[in-house]
Amino acid sequence: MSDTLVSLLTPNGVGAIATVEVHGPRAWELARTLFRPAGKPLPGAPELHRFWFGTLGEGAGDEVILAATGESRVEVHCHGGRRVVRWVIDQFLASGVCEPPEVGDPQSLGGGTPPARLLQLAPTLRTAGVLLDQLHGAFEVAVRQVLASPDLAGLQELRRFANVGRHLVTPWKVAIAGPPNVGKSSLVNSLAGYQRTVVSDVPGTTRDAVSVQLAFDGWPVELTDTAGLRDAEGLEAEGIERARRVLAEADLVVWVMDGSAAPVAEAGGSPGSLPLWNKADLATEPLIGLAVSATTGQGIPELVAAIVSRFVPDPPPPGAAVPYSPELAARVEAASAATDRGEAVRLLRDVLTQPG
Ligand SMILES: Nc1nc2c(ncn2[C@@H]2O[C@H](COP(=O)(O)OP(=O)(O)OP(=O)(O)O)[C@@H](O)[C@H]2O)c(=O)[nH]1
Ligand SMILES: [Mg+2]
Repeated sequence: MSDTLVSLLTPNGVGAIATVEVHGPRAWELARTLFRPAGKPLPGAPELHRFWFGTLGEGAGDEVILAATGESRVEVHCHGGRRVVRWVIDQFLASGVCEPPEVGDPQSLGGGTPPARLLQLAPTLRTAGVLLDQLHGAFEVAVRQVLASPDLAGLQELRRFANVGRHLVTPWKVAIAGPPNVGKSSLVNSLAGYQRTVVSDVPGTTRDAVSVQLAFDGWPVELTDTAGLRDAEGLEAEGIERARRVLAEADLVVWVMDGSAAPVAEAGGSPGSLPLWNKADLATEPLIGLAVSATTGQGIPELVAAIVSRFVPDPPPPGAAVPYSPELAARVEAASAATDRGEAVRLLRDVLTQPG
């Protein structure tokens, strides 16, 4: 396999402009061979943080912008259509460059998956930023440093952002649950900013689990509205059964209670769930704990902050090493839990994209 790789960093066939990255010792030499600048010739060595306009390939070629983003990194910004992108990548492949291995399901990424693949799937700018840091080697460098240390110093630090790493592509799952008519659907709509799910004053309105993809403070969250939990029959009972499955799979259950009925309202939920009073605008008693009104929006920013601080109490600073897939997070955690050094080293070696 060639030591220089070409990968598409942007989603395939979605944007007007695509970014193709060439990374490795031959990146600049190949750029000089394949790229014809509209102005002066390219310098002999890459000048960082500069870009050049020109065409790529023989004949008419495609008009592109070339950027030097690192000593051994070049980006080609070309038109975004699938064919153009494929053609640009083919130009590099014809010169002996390789593509990183294909991956399918983001859930089942192996240790050797380059972050460039995940970057295409990143749902928010914030997660894309974290993945870009790893693309530029933050995680790989940190793993090599740990491996180079006789007592594996830094291994605990490496697992610090494991949970964030699990959710750069796959959202955190939040279930909105509670008794009928407390305003669960209203709350989902308030958080989503539009009428995603049906609201009515008839208890038992929501029958199906309805999900919406959101970003809280730049972290991807999938919010699911569920049927109010009570003893019921028929279609409603089916919805309740579905709700229980959603709850079982959720990373966090927000247990909603009717604040207008406090303190009589029954507190419920399960250990680890986040209790929340809704209808705070109707409350006659002071509400203890988190309280919102889905109707007026009061308390909603505090609720979002509470959810974010549960999931990401310690956000990674720019440039931090993050095990950037569920698979890598699991291996780093296993390595830090390993009792003998040999086992830890074997697990860590496995996460490197390039041997050595
Ligand atoms: N005043 C006030 N009314 C609210 C608030 N939230 C919801 N409601 C009202 O409460 C009623 C029930 O709201 P829903 O959002 O449908 O309640 P739900 O919990 O989804 O109900 P089910 O799907 O039946 O379990 C509706 O009439 C809403 O307009 C609130 O914060 N303040
Ligand atoms: Mg509802």
